[in-house]
Amino acid sequence: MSSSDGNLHVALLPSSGMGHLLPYLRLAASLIHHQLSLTLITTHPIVSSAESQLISTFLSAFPQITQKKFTPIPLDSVAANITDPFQLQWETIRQSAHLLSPLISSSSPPLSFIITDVTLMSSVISVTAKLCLPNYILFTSSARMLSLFSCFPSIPSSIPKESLPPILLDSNSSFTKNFSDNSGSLKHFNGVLINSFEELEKEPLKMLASGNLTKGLPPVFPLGHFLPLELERISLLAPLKWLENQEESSVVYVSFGSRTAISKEQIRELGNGLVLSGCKFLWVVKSKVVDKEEEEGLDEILGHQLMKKIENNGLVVKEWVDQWQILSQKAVGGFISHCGWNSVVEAAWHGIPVLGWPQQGDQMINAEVIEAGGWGLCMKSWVKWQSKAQTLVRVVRICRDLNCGRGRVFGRIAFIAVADITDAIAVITGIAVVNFTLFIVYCGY
Ligand code: UPG
Repeated sequence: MSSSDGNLHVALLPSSGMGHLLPYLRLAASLIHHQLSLTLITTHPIVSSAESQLISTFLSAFPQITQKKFTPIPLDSVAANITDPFQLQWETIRQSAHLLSPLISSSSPPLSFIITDVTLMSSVISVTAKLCLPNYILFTSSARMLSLFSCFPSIPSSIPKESLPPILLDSNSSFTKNFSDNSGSLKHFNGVLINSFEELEKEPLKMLASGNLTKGLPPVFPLGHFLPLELERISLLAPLKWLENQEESSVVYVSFGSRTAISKEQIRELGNGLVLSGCKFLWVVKSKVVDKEEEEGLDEILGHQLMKKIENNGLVVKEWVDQWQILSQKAVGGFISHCGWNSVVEAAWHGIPVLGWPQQGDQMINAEVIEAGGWGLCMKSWVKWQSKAQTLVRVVRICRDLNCGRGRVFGRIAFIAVADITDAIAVITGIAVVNFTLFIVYCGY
């Protein structure tokens, strides 16, 4: 990498978790085409195998990108009172942010600017400000979430208080404290890059651009959709082969992203619900937050009886799959998703209706983007899967042969899940308006 060519030299600082890493690498690959020199700062030890594998495949595919390894001072999870290993990694980086200073200032040629993950903002800005290094954020969630983030602890009128993750209502939690500190540091950044686009989030983007939402909000650049890289196609082929033999729009794809673990009991509940729905399904099961800890086989997780029942209806896997390719298959007619932002954007891009089942964090707010666009329906409350009686797989309603005439993201198949009877009535009323044909397949009331 030489400074004599006059190129900009940009450093990328992702935090942790595939949901944060993937958009970084997708952005990095697109920046390469703009003749930028790039440095990727990777934090060690890396939390999940999925991240380690992706980083090494990425760096082999792009040898022109420089890797700088950052090793923060380890934090004790008990002392830090953080159980989630990805959040612990964010906090570890934050507390060692001062160690980034020599790493950044030793870059050659000198850096033109850095792009920092949203989870690290307030701790990294103090380092880069001292070095007079411009700092941009890659906000890995929705523009709708950014509108909340930019005002926090105020809540914009467009966002119902109930959509906030319960943890943000606890002002003493370290998550809330970091969220608030990061939000407060926003005005010191040079800009916000976001994986969204106008057709998907017209109103939130307009509101952010208007300047009325937050004083001093830096410019927001909607750069989405970030396209996946060829090198991401490292995963299992079985799901794609299985999908090739299924009828068009007949399969529900079920996945809760890269870091949402579900207990064995809840997995079995969900499995029984899917079998009872009578719908074909492709289901990615995840019983541990971090993939390295996934030791049990599917037989042990699901139990022999359920495995047998599933045989005729669907395909279940527990390995990393190529979600982008799956969503692009004709056989996939719908997506039961936790509404992680990457999944939402990928579903929108492929025109797949979503049944949203938010689990934590930004996911309820992301789910509202789907509903506002009219291409899916989502659970309206943070009901947790706790017991058989409370299971959320109460209602899977499948509306077939839909044609509400709103373009390519609609009209194949839609799903409705509701947590209680009031929601059910609201949904049915909504459906009557757009004249869907409704089949109630499974109701656990
Ligand atoms: N993916 C695969 N194969 C798998 C599982 C996931 O390709 O087997 C991909 C998927 O296509 C997507 C990404 O991994 O690109 C997962 O990202 P996302 O859908 O956003 O889910 P999470 O991994 O849960 O993402 C975290 C948070 C989420 C947040 C997101 C971005 O849980 O709430 O919106 O990060 O900040």
